[in-house]
Amino acid sequence: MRVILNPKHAEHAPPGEVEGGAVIPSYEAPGRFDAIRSALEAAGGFTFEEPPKPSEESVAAVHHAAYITYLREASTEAKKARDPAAKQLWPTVFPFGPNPQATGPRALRGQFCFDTYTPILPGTFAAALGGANAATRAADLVAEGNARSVYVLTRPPGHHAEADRCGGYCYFNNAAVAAERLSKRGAVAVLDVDVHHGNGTQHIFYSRADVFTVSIHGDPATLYPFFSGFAAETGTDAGAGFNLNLPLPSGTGAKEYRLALAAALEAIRKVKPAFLVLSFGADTHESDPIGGFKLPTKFFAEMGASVRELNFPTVIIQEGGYNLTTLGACVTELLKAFSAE
Ligand code: Q9C
Ligand code: ZN
Repeated sequence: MRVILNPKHAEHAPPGEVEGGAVIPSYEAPGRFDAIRSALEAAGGFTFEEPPKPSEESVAAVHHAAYITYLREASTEAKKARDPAAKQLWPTVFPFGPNPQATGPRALRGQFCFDTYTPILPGTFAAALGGANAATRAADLVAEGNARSVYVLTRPPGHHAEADRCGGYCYFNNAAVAAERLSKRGAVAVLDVDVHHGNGTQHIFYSRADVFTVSIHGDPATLYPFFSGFAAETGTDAGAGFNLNLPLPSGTGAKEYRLALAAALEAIRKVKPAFLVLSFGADTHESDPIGGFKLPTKFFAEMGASVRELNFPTVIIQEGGYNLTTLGACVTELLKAFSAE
């Protein structure tokens, strides 16, 4: 299987994460990428390549111009800063509502972000763009029939990123970038199996019938992102009926997950898309420090085999997964099953 790497991922390395007033080590760290890459190399059967030179074109098809500009300029501002504190831009205050006069630096931090997990650092823009470019490359290979399935090895992840806001460790929505690109050639289904609801992907395509979004995730009543991912969210306008959320309780294991996955796959079969984007998070694993689900490593092989049975040209995008000792095995199991003869 061809693996498209984000060559710039390590330029984004959060110094820590704020949780309940304490600073803890960042879960979303460069070691995640290295753990996956080493596991794939050890398994064999994977070839690694980088995307062509950076371009903002495919990102602009999904994200607002003002947001892209903000991310670029804020990263540059962090890079130029001499004071160490000014090299990390954390939002602290969020808008009460729209106010066109609120254009100061502290207002923009809150305007273009929806949580306190997603700082802008000197290398954030380059790293996020590298991921979106890798997703673009993968989508083009699949769209043009040059590959049946391609895996995008990237971080920071993307599925929480909204058209005009970062959040949930995500800056550019790599899955949405790939889906938008593929949608020029035919209908697309996005299946999001990260343990957290893919709010960004849902919202970006919420009023469209040509991109069917499906997500299996922890119930937002108790799991991040809390404000979306409920079963009643089914799409709007032309997109009515083209969003499916399958929330599951904390503690969900293979038995219950298997039923939700079967329902998701059945819904996708009915829509008969030309392409599939799999937003893959390994944070459903039983050892994940923040997920709360109980899937064993071997279930990822079953997941790969079931999704593969759909038999659609597929772009697989790496989202979450935070246990560095099991992450590589989860990805390898999924991809090996997916690419088996
Ligand atoms: N201190 C993805 O998996 N909340 N994003 C973390 C732990 C944010 C997860 C709480 C979780 C975001 C792509
Ligand atoms: Zn996640």
